[in-house]
This record gives sequence, C-alpha cells and structure tokens, in this order.
Amino acid sequence: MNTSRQPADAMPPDPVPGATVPGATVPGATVPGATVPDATGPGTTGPGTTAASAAAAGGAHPLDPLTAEEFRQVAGILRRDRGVGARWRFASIELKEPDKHAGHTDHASHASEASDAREASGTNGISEGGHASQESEASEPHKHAGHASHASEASPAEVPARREAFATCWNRDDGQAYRAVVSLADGTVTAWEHLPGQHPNMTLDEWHECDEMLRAHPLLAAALARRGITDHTRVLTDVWAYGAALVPPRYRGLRLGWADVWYRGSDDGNPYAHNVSGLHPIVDLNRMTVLEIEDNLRPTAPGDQPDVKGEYLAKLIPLPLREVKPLHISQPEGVSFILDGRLLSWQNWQIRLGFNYREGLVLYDVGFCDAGRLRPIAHRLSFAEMVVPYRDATTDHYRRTAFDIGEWGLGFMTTSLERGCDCLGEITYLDAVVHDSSGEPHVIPHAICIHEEDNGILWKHVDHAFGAQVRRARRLIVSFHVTVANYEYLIYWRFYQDGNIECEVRATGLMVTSNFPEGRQPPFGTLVDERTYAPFHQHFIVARLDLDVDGYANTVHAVDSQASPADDDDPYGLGLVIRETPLRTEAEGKQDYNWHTQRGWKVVNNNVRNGLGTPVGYKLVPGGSFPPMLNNSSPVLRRARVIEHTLWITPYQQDERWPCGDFPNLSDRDAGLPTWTARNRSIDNTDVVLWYVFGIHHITRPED
Ligand SMILES: [Cu+2]
Repeated sequence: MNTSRQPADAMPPDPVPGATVPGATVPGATVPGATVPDATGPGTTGPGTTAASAAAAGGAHPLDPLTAEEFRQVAGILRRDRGVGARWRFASIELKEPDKHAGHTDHASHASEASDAREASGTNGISEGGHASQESEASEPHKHAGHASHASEASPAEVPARREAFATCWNRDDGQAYRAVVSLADGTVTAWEHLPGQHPNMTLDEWHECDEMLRAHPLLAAALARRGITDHTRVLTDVWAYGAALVPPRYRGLRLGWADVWYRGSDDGNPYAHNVSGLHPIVDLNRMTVLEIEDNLRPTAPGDQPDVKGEYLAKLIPLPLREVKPLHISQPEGVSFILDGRLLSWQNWQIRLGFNYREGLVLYDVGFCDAGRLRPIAHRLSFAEMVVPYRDATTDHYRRTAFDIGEWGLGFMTTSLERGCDCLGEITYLDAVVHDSSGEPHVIPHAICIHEEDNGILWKHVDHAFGAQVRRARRLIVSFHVTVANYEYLIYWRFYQDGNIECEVRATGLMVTSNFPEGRQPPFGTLVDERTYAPFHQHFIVARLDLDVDGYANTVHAVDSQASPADDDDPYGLGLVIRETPLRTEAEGKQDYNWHTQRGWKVVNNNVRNGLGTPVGYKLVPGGSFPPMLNNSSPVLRRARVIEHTLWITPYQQDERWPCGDFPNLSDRDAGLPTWTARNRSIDNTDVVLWYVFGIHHITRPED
C-alpha cells in the first residue's frame, strides 16, 4: 500500500473487521496479589483537549519534535545556504536527537559501578522463575538509576538544548539527493552529504500530483475508454514505489512509480471498490510524466467489470449498520495521568512522547518509579519498518511490496482522531506537525490519543472464609492511526500497573482486490466478491526496542522451555526446565520464534539484583510472529532480510535506525540490519537494541 491522506470524515463508520495482532508484549513477571497503587492524581489537561500547543511552542525539551517554526527554519536555511530551490523536494525533516551517550565513553564502567547496587522490585521485572519481590526493601541510591531518564548525567534533559535537524532533499532536475544536518541554534548547515544513487522516501505531494496528472492524461483516458469508463471524476490512481529489481532496464536510475487504477461506482462510492485490472501507468516522478501505460486489456472487455459490492457508507449499504445501546465512559474526577509538556506520568510510569515523519509516535525515556526512584526500562520504543509483500505473481500485483515506513512514513500518514469514534472516554490529544515536500509545516490535529481504560480484573481470589477480593486493572494507552491509501493501521502502546508494556497493531480499511475472467479461479488469493479476489499478503512490522533495563549494560537471553530427561529424580517424566542462553554476539542475536520451546527473550541487567538476589530483566514475549516463506532469491527478501528472523539484536549506534536501510525506496538490497550485523559485534553486557519482527500473515477472507 501506499498513501493518501483521507479526510477524517471518509473513515468507514462501521469498521471493517480488523486482524488483531498481539505485538511486542514486554511484561515483567506478573506479580500475583500486587496491590493497586494510588492514582497519581488528576491530569493537568482536560478531556478532549489538545496539549500540543504548549509543548510545541518553545522546544521545551531536547527530545520534543520539531515545531512548525523549526520546519520553516530548516527549509529556509537550506534554501539560503545550499541552493535548495523550487525544483527541489524535501523528503524528510526531523529532529536530530541529542546523543544518548553524550558524555559517556565507557559503558563497561557503568556496569561495574552498578554491580554493587541492590535492587528491590515489586513491579517490573525479573522473570527468573517468575519471582519478583513484593517487599520493597530500601536500596541504596543507584548510580545507574537515571540513565534512561532525566536524572542521569547522560540525560538529554541536562545537555544544553542545541536543537539540530536532519533533512533529506533532492533536486528533481538531476535526481541527486542530499542529507543535511542543520543547526537551528546557529542557523547553519553543519553537514551536507551527497547520496548518489539513493532515492529518498516517497512524498504525499508526489502521490497527489501523480493522481492529478494521470487522471488528465490522454493515454489513460484512452485505456479507460476501451473499458467503457469515461467519467474521470470517479477514477482514482494510486502510485506505488518500486523495488530496483523490477524496474525495466530502460528506466534504471529514474525516480519511478507504478500505479493502480480504480474507480468508484457512484460519486460518493468507495474509491477502492472497483479495480481496473490490468491497467498500470509507469511514471517518472521527477518529471511527473507518463513513461508508458501497461495495458493488459482482456478481450472480453468492455463491460467486463464484475458487479462488486464494496461500499462502506451507510447509505450505500443495503443492510442497516449494527445497532447497540449507548455505552458511556466517564471519569467524573478526571483522568489519573498527568501530561506535562510531552512527559506523561501515570501509576509510576513515565514516558516522553515524540513524533517524526517516519516512525510516527516515538516513546522515549520509559521508566517506572519504584519507591520514589525512577528506574529506566527503555530509552526509545518505535516502529522502524513495515514490509508488506503481496504474494501474487500476476501482472496486477507482482510489484506490490510496500515499505510503509521507509517508503511513505507513518508520521506523514497519521490521521486525526475523533472523540466518540476513534477514542471513547476522557481523552487527551496531542497534535503532530509534519511537513510537505516544499518544507512547509502541516499540523495533524489530534494525532496522538492518550487515555485510560478499565481492563477487567487485575487480580482476584475467593476464600471460603473471607469471601472475594478483587483488584480491577486500569491501563494507559497511547495510540495513533495511520491511513496508507486503502489500508489503516491502528497502533496502541499499552502500559499496565504490573509493569507490563504491550503493543498492538490492528490492520483495517480496505483490501487491494482485482478481478479475474469468467470461469477462472483466483490464482493467489481468496474470492471476496463476484469474480474478485484479494491477494494473500503479509504485514511484517519491525519494532525497534532500545531497552535500558536499570541502565545501559544489558544482555539478552533466549529462554526456552523443555521437558527434562526422565531420570531417577523424575520417574514420571514431569519435569519442565528452562534453558537460558545468553546471546553474546550479533550472530547469536539472530533469533527465531520457536513454538515447541515457547521461546522468549529476556533483557537482563546482570549488574543489578532484585530483592530476591536475581538479576533484573524484562522479557520480550513474541506474538504474531511468522516466517517469511520467501524463496532465498526473491527480490523482496533481498530488500528486507530483516524478515528472516523474529529478533535481531545490535549494540546501540545512534545512526542505526532503519532495518532495511535509510532509503528502501527503489532499493536493491537491505542496507540495514544485515550490513550492520555482518561485523558480528558484541551484544554482551552492553547497550542493546532489539529489533522485533511481528505482524499479520494475511490470508484474506471475504469478512475482511
Ligand atoms: Cu492485510
């Protein structure tokens, strides 16, 4: 899929059933009987309010996203100092985050500093046998405690805020791309890197301009007329990015796009209901011209369009929408979280909310307050790539390999949320600011939703003498939605009172379909309507988890369960044992899901002990993981080797951000994780980053 910004009112009123994927669940050991701590107090922002303006105004924190004014500054400085003119486009402008390790050169020393620290943990935890101490024994002030948050000497908060930005731009006339670092403090360009042969991400402006150009193009009009389609106001074209291996040799080096053509059955009908199968314009996006129109017109046309029922507006659906009685969620005394600028506090959790064009929501400095001491858990959590290969070799689909993050950007595609529809209850929204391809800022109102939910029972026990004791569970959710042309992704980060962090990505919206001739069967997909099928495809999502469990020095352990060999101690063959394998190198860090051993991964800080004397840790519990099922020679696999493993682990490097490379658009090979990990660096007792691959293996259904 690729992208268009749909107006909020175009969202289906009755959501298409979505595939739900339990994502990166990162729980600590669940502690039975944990009591619910007191609420931290009423929030500072009211329901339904937007808290962005205050935070966006002054660049109050070094990790705050760029403001509208800062976007303008960056573009202005590059125009002035580097001749970025009217024929150029900005692919991306974002905050250059302060160096996480500023002031730190020796991680090992931190490990030893921390080694004598004693820890008490009632919450996050340690999965060593599932014990986590409930007793909060007094512990010495921990030298490491503030490392992922504000208290540390390494904390960005204490580094004087010298705001810097990254910008990627290219000249449409010669196709040459550049990456700049701009100092906002000095108003100067401090780096200007030529990127020969690289194609920066696609932009929404190109998508819209391409659609406009194509719908007015005589060649497309002729192709449509051959199919009996003459009303071009009902036509939609949808340009997708290419993989280099599929670019015809005569077009190599161009900024190339290929497009689908759709039409709607009525003026307000679903734009993606009727696929004009076999018709694909090939476009030079820099000149914004048609190179050719691939037309695999079947001899049976015109009038060969099947009668598809693909509408979602209530007035166009023959059946009434599902009716239910009103359900009100109210918090008469206000919410239990506090949003101070972009720092979110709730039930001992602290999270700083960031945002950029590519990852959308970024969670920084995730920590948990334990007996008054903020214990770091993660420096940064985000989604770094999404790879969506369509598993259909026919002419309509063989190029369909979307990199929704690297090619299009979750931030650019974030859509506004509406209370009562997207979010129920007492909602606090944050706006987001992105930019267009001329560098002009653009505000997405209500881009991020923050709210609490009742989550049923946290703990319960019924004793025959004392009756029932129940603790209800509350959870905090930070979410955002993206619309990638026909598809929507709904992304929810959830924080729990017992220390769990959970992420869920839901896919909804409209599936890509195409039709096939009378008397045939769909080749690589499921029949979803009359002579119409939805191709099978996969959504691989790569979460980038920069964990700092009680400090930087972490080691990841693979944890496998297995039956113990029957012996004299276990004559009935009941024993179940845990095998823990510390992963010391990047090669060992390439890990695959193993259902037979219920494999999970513990991120352990061996330098810090909990109240039971075992090292503290957080466990990554995989869910929704599936193998690529791609031939080793497949071009899409060559561009996205990341999907070959469930988990990759790397030592932290600030510039290692994009698992399929900085520029997956028109890429030939994966220039990210496979390249970095080829050095086979140590991941032992160091600052590790986990790259967790999960998603949806989408065997399409009519119900979708
Ligand atoms: Cu899907």
